[in-house]
Amino acid sequence: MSTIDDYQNNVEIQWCPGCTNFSILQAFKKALVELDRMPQEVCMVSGIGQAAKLPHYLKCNFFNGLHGRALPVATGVHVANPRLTTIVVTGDGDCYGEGGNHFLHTLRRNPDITVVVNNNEIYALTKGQASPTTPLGESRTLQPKGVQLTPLNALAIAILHGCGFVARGFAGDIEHLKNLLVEAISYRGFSYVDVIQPCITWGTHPMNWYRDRIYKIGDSYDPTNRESALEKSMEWGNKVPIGIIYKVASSEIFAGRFRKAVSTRPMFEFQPPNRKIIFKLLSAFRASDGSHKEAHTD
Ligand SMILES: Cc1ncc(C[n+]2csc(CCOP(=O)(O)OP(=O)(O)O)c2C)c(N)n1
Ligand code: SF4
Ligand SMILES: [Mg+2]
Repeated sequence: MSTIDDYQNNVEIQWCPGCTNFSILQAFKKALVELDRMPQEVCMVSGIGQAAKLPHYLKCNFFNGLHGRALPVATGVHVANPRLTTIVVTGDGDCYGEGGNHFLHTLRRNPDITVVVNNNEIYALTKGQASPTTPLGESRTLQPKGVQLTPLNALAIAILHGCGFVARGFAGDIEHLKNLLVEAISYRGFSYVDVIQPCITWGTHPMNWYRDRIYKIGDSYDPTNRESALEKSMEWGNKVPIGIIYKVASSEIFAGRFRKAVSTRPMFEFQPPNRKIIFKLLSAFRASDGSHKEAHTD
């Protein structure tokens, strides 16, 4: 049985004290423990940004890639080893801006991975410039006269493009977010959770602005109805819904489209790795900056 302690590491956390990313980190640990996943069964993938630092603070497999490129890396991880629980943690800039292209095409591919977008409506790491979700008219350092573009509605885009699990969480409600993460990670297919993550340093609205507007989607709501899901995804302003907005059975998983067994078995079971080739590649890589010795090949 996994425990919260299994996921603790000693990495010094670089977020501002009181950052709402701490709550999302907590929700992740609780969700993985509730799902009884051991750290070695989990692979977190991220790009660049404050949100993308989250996997640094969890003791599990982890790939930190380029800005905006987490989704194709995670798709590759999933194809190589579908037994891993593969989770992308990204920001609104990383996922909808620099990685917007990958977001669109991952919706079409439907790999069995989860993407969680810590959406603070700005580029926080680079000091608060506008992102694709910054409100219209909002004045920012690089947009002193106010943002001229309407914010992107990524939830609606995901519903329109066949994502079978679309949800919104709130960093101010860890228990509710943990439950969403449990559902998203358990979902077979591409699952997507946008998390309202107010930035207390560069953000636009304070926490209470969200608390006053957020409401939980009730039991009478039918998340399988695409039309009402689209309507729900467009609700923003005086009322902001959180919870599962859209959930239907997944279409075919990406890897399984090519060879059925690939969607459930790791590649090394089909083709055991050739140690000689791997060590040769490693040696070439190490030699490329001249600071490492040759690897053993036996
Ligand atoms: C290709 C590239 N472009 C720009 C940057 C600079 N950069 C680093 S983080 C970042 C914004 C990240 O914003 P977001 O994904 O919303 O994460 P946050 O810091 O808000 O959590 C930018 C523009 C970069 N590292 N690489
Ligand atoms: S700048 Fe904002 S998002 Fe980044 S660590 Fe500080 S509070 Fe968190
Ligand atoms: Mg951001």
